[in-house]
Amino acid sequence: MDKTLQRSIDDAAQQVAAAESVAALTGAGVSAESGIPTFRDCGGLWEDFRVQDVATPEAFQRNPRLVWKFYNARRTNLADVRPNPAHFALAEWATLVSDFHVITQNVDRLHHAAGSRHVIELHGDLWSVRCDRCCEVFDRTRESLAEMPECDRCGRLVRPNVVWFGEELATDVWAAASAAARRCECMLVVGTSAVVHPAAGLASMARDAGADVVEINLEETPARSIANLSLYGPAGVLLPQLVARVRAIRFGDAS
Ligand code: BJW
Ligand code: ZN
Repeated sequence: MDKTLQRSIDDAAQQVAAAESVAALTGAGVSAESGIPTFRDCGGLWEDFRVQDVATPEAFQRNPRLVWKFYNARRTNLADVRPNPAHFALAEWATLVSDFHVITQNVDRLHHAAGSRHVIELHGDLWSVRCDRCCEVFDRTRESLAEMPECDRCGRLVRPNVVWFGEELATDVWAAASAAARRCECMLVVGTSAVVHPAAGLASMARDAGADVVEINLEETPARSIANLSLYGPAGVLLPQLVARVRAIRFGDAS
């Protein structure tokens, strides 16, 4: 690894190692090295689909078959996907401090699969479905769904249990995320373009409450303007190194 980057990782570790309360705001870039396409990068999902055709409530009303085609394909891809070193590094960090929350925009459940326990899913998840008539969420993990899946209880067409543009985040989920952001002494902003709100606003919320903000991304994002430190490179490379340094500083070894 480039010496300057290594020094930046060391500096970041020195700055945040003492934090007992840490929150990681994650986005699609964290799962990119597991083989899941991001949204806005070259080759990302929004290159082949228009947001307004597949990720709004109006799109689902207009053409539920197309929306389900989009989500069923993503569920199928997800079936063979495993967490990568970035997910595992965040799960490991949680073992080093007393309060660690992953606040994720991702719907792939890979933080859970890596062993993270306090995961706040801002935008729902791909595995469950929701009936708007019964107001029920049904777990359909790893099941292959019909083209137009129906509610077990009332027979109505169900929808993916995700948050689309123009929809509010669940109140309890947002309350938990904003509390974690205000409480943390260090917030890692990892693999997100930081353009989708209200999720992106959590970084400023943490900063305004006094936290150190560390941005980890392949490239500069709007989070840079509020970050104390920015590390540019693959999350699956940088996060394991950062965690190893934090561990070494806190416990005097790198094991
Ligand atoms: C790597 C890497 C590697 C790659 N290592 N890095 C304030 C201002 C402006 C607009 C709004 C605002 N407040 C609300 C809005 C409207 C809207 C919004 O934000 N629009 C902006 C885009 C303009 N927000 C909403 O509508 C939200 N609801 C809401 O605000 O409710 C209140 C309300 C209701 C009614 C009226 C008005 C207000 C809801 C947002 C829901 C977003 N939903 C989606 C789909 C979820 C389901 C699904 O998966 O299909 O969530 S959209 C999509 O974007 C998905 C993601 O979670 C989200 C964020 O994307 P993310 O994770 O950042 O991915 P990318 O692709 O953008 O970036 C990847 C990054 O990784 C890049 O930076 C790469 O460089 C990096 N990377 N490989 C490290 N290996
Ligand atoms: Zn129902």
